[in-house]
Amino acid sequence: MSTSATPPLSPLTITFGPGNATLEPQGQVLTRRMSDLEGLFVDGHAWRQAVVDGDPVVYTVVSSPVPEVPRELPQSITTIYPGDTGGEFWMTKGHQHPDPQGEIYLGLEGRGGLLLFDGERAEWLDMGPGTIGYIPPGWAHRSVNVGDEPYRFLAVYPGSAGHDYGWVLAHGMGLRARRGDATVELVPFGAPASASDNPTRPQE
Ligand code: PAN
Ligand code: ZN
Repeated sequence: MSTSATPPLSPLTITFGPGNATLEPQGQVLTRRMSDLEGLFVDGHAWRQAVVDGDPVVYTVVSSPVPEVPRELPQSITTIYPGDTGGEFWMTKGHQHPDPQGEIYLGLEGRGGLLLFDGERAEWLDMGPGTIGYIPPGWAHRSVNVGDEPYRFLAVYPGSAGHDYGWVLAHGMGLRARRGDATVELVPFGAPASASDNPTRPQE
Protein backbone atom coordinates (compact mmCIF):
# COMPACT_ATOMS: atom_id res chain seq x y z
CA MET A 1 0.00 0.00 0.00
CA SER A 2 1.43 3.37 -0.90
CA THR A 3 -1.59 5.65 -0.49
CA SER A 4 -4.67 5.76 1.70
CA ALA A 5 -6.23 2.29 2.01
CA THR A 6 -9.92 1.56 1.57
CA PRO A 7 -11.81 -0.13 4.44
CA PRO A 8 -12.28 -2.84 5.42
CA LEU A 9 -8.58 -3.07 6.20
CA SER A 10 -6.88 -6.36 6.92
CA PRO A 11 -4.72 -6.53 10.05
CA LEU A 12 -1.29 -5.15 9.22
CA THR A 13 2.03 -4.16 10.69
CA ILE A 14 3.51 -0.71 10.09
CA THR A 15 7.21 -0.19 10.74
CA PHE A 16 9.39 2.85 11.27
CA GLY A 17 11.81 3.67 8.46
CA PRO A 18 15.43 4.84 8.92
CA GLY A 19 15.80 7.39 11.69
CA ASN A 20 12.11 6.97 12.57
CA ALA A 21 11.45 9.50 9.80
CA THR A 22 9.00 7.46 7.73
CA LEU A 23 6.39 4.72 8.01
CA GLU A 24 6.32 1.59 5.90
CA PRO A 25 3.87 1.06 4.27
CA GLN A 26 3.34 4.75 3.74
CA GLY A 27 0.36 6.90 2.76
CA GLN A 28 0.07 10.64 2.17
CA VAL A 29 3.08 12.92 2.72
CA LEU A 30 2.49 16.59 3.53
CA THR A 31 5.18 19.26 3.32
CA ARG A 32 4.58 22.57 5.09
CA ARG A 33 6.80 25.41 3.94
CA MET A 34 7.08 28.82 5.56
CA SER A 35 4.67 30.23 2.97
CA ASP A 36 2.00 27.79 4.21
CA LEU A 37 2.18 29.35 7.69
CA GLU A 38 0.87 32.86 6.99
CA GLY A 39 -0.57 34.61 10.02
CA LEU A 40 0.85 32.14 12.53
CA PHE A 41 4.11 33.80 13.69
CA VAL A 42 3.62 36.96 15.69
CA ASP A 43 6.42 38.69 13.75
CA GLY A 44 4.83 39.00 10.30
CA HIS A 45 7.84 40.90 8.93
CA ALA A 46 10.24 38.08 9.88
CA TRP A 47 7.80 35.53 8.42
CA ARG A 48 7.65 37.40 5.10
CA GLN A 49 11.44 37.71 4.99
CA ALA A 50 11.80 33.95 5.57
CA VAL A 51 9.44 33.28 2.67
CA VAL A 52 11.49 35.55 0.42
CA ASP A 53 14.77 34.03 1.69
CA GLY A 54 14.10 30.55 0.30
CA ASP A 55 10.73 29.57 1.78
CA PRO A 56 12.19 26.71 3.89
CA VAL A 57 10.39 23.50 4.77
CA VAL A 58 9.24 23.92 8.38
CA TYR A 59 7.68 20.48 8.86
CA THR A 60 6.54 17.32 7.15
CA VAL A 61 3.78 14.86 8.02
CA VAL A 62 4.17 11.27 6.80
CA SER A 63 1.04 9.16 7.23
CA SER A 64 0.46 5.43 7.26
CA PRO A 65 -2.12 4.16 4.74
CA VAL A 66 -4.83 3.92 7.45
CA PRO A 67 -7.45 6.41 6.21
CA GLU A 68 -9.16 9.26 8.07
CA VAL A 69 -12.61 7.66 8.23
CA PRO A 70 -14.86 6.81 11.20
CA ARG A 71 -13.75 3.91 13.43
CA GLU A 72 -10.22 3.74 11.96
CA LEU A 73 -7.14 4.95 13.90
CA PRO A 74 -4.81 6.76 11.48
CA GLN A 75 -1.19 7.45 12.41
CA SER A 76 1.42 9.88 11.19
CA ILE A 77 4.97 11.01 11.91
CA THR A 78 5.55 14.75 12.06
CA THR A 79 9.08 16.09 11.68
CA ILE A 80 9.57 19.75 12.62
CA TYR A 81 12.91 21.18 11.56
CA PRO A 82 14.90 23.35 13.98
CA GLY A 83 14.69 27.10 13.66
CA ASP A 84 12.93 30.25 14.75
CA THR A 85 11.23 33.12 12.99
CA GLY A 86 11.52 36.42 14.82
CA GLY A 87 12.56 34.42 17.89
CA GLU A 88 9.47 32.18 17.79
CA PHE A 89 10.36 28.50 17.51
CA TRP A 90 9.26 26.66 14.38
CA MET A 91 5.97 24.92 14.92
CA THR A 92 2.98 23.24 13.33
CA LYS A 93 -0.09 25.21 12.26
CA GLY A 94 -2.11 23.75 15.12
CA HIS A 95 -5.71 22.67 14.98
CA GLN A 96 -8.83 21.70 16.83
CA HIS A 97 -10.68 18.44 16.14
CA PRO A 98 -14.24 19.43 15.11
CA ASP A 99 -15.45 16.12 16.51
CA PRO A 100 -13.83 16.45 19.95
CA GLN A 101 -11.88 13.25 20.49
CA GLY A 102 -8.61 12.46 22.24
CA GLU A 103 -5.28 11.87 20.55
CA ILE A 104 -1.88 10.54 21.62
CA TYR A 105 1.58 11.66 20.58
CA LEU A 106 4.74 9.63 21.13
CA GLY A 107 8.03 11.53 21.04
CA LEU A 108 10.62 9.83 18.80
CA GLU A 109 13.60 12.18 18.25
CA GLY A 110 14.75 15.62 19.29
CA ARG A 111 13.31 18.09 21.79
CA GLY A 112 9.84 19.48 21.45
CA GLY A 113 6.82 20.83 23.19
CA LEU A 114 3.11 20.20 22.91
CA LEU A 115 1.06 23.36 23.38
CA LEU A 116 -2.59 22.81 24.26
CA PHE A 117 -5.38 25.38 24.51
CA ASP A 118 -9.04 24.85 25.38
CA GLY A 119 -10.08 28.43 24.62
CA GLU A 120 -9.35 29.63 28.18
CA ARG A 121 -6.45 27.67 29.61
CA ALA A 122 -3.12 26.89 27.93
CA GLU A 123 -0.85 23.99 28.89
CA TRP A 124 2.70 23.15 27.79
CA LEU A 125 4.01 19.58 27.80
CA ASP A 126 7.75 18.92 27.31
CA MET A 127 8.22 16.20 24.70
CA GLY A 128 11.19 14.00 23.83
CA PRO A 129 11.99 10.42 22.85
CA GLY A 130 9.74 8.04 24.79
CA THR A 131 7.31 10.68 26.06
CA ILE A 132 3.61 10.11 25.47
CA GLY A 133 1.64 13.35 25.31
CA TYR A 134 -2.09 12.99 25.79
CA ILE A 135 -4.40 15.48 24.10
CA PRO A 136 -7.83 15.38 25.77
CA PRO A 137 -10.97 15.99 23.70
CA GLY A 138 -11.63 19.68 23.05
CA TRP A 139 -8.04 20.93 23.36
CA ALA A 140 -6.49 22.61 20.30
CA HIS A 141 -2.88 21.47 19.85
CA ARG A 142 0.31 22.71 18.26
CA SER A 143 3.79 21.15 18.32
CA VAL A 144 7.02 23.12 18.61
CA ASN A 145 10.67 22.21 18.02
CA VAL A 146 12.66 23.74 20.89
CA GLY A 147 15.98 22.05 20.08
CA ASP A 148 18.76 22.16 17.49
CA GLU A 149 17.86 18.90 15.74
CA PRO A 150 14.68 17.79 13.97
CA TYR A 151 11.88 17.07 16.47
CA ARG A 152 9.86 14.03 15.49
CA PHE A 153 6.78 12.37 16.95
CA LEU A 154 4.15 9.78 16.14
CA ALA A 155 0.47 10.82 16.33
CA VAL A 156 -2.46 8.39 16.63
CA TYR A 157 -5.95 9.84 16.36
CA PRO A 158 -9.55 8.80 15.63
CA GLY A 159 -10.31 8.81 11.92
CA SER A 160 -13.51 10.80 12.35
CA ALA A 161 -11.93 13.61 14.41
CA GLY A 162 -11.31 16.03 11.50
CA HIS A 163 -8.93 19.01 11.51
CA ASP A 164 -10.09 22.61 11.97
CA TYR A 165 -7.27 25.09 11.29
CA GLY A 166 -9.51 28.16 11.33
CA TRP A 167 -10.17 27.72 15.06
CA VAL A 168 -6.51 28.49 15.88
CA LEU A 169 -6.47 31.52 13.58
CA ALA A 170 -9.61 32.82 15.32
CA HIS A 171 -8.81 31.93 18.96
CA GLY A 172 -5.01 31.65 19.09
CA MET A 173 -3.18 29.11 21.23
CA GLY A 174 -2.96 30.95 24.55
CA LEU A 175 0.86 31.00 24.57
CA ARG A 176 3.79 31.31 22.18
CA ALA A 177 7.14 29.52 22.49
CA ARG A 178 10.14 31.80 22.04
CA ARG A 179 13.87 31.12 22.05
CA GLY A 180 15.09 32.14 25.51
CA ASP A 181 18.67 32.47 26.76
CA ALA A 182 19.02 28.84 27.80
CA THR A 183 15.62 27.33 27.31
CA VAL A 184 12.16 27.90 25.91
CA GLU A 185 10.38 31.05 26.98
CA LEU A 186 6.56 30.90 27.02
CA VAL A 187 4.90 34.27 26.49
CA PRO A 188 1.27 35.39 26.22
CA PHE A 189 -0.10 34.78 22.72
CA GLY A 190 -0.59 38.46 21.93
CA ALA A 191 2.82 39.63 23.19
CA PRO A 192 4.90 41.54 20.61
CA ALA A 193 7.70 39.70 18.81
CA SER A 194 10.36 41.09 21.16
CA ALA A 195 11.09 44.33 22.94
CA SER A 196 13.57 45.45 20.30
CA ASP A 197 11.09 44.80 17.49
CA ASN A 198 8.64 47.43 18.60
CA PRO A 199 9.90 50.93 18.00
CA THR A 200 11.37 51.27 14.54
CA ARG A 201 10.03 48.48 12.37
CA PRO A 202 8.73 50.01 9.14
CA GLN A 203 5.09 49.39 8.34
CA GLU A 204 4.41 47.19 5.31
C1 PAN B 1 -1.01 15.57 13.94
C2 PAN B 1 -0.86 16.90 13.17
C3 PAN B 1 0.55 17.12 12.61
C4 PAN B 1 0.68 18.43 11.83
O1 PAN B 1 -0.87 14.49 13.07
O2 PAN B 1 -1.83 16.94 12.15
O3 PAN B 1 1.48 17.14 13.66
O4 PAN B 1 0.14 19.51 12.54
P1 PAN B 1 -1.00 20.40 11.89
O5 PAN B 1 -2.10 19.43 11.46
O6 PAN B 1 -1.47 21.31 12.98
O7 PAN B 1 -0.42 21.09 10.71
C5 PAN B 1 -2.37 15.61 14.61
O8 PAN B 1 -2.52 16.26 15.62
N1 PAN B 1 -3.39 14.99 14.01
O9 PAN B 1 -4.62 15.02 14.52
ZN1 ZN C 1 -4.70 16.44 16.14
